Amino acid sequence: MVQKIRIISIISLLAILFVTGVTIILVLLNGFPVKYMDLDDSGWISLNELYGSLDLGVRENNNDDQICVEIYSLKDGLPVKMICDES
Ligand SMILES: [Ca+2]
Repeated sequence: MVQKIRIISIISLLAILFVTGVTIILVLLNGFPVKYMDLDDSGWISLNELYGSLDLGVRENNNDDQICVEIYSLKDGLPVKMICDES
């Protein structure tokens, strides 16, 4: 019985590591900048934000004197967040 639990634990750990590794590879291949992944400005990137970045793109959106970056949904092109330089 203990042996079975140990095997299940090892398989579960390997599955978690595999899913995490695949997620990180997908996020890196997507090319979405890591510095924009913290959408709620909480100071850290949650798993939800990490997965969500797979469906996001970045484009410049300059208004007047401000240099802004617009994060948009790849699905419909609608803006998700606007980040403006405070210079
Ligand atoms: Ca966050």
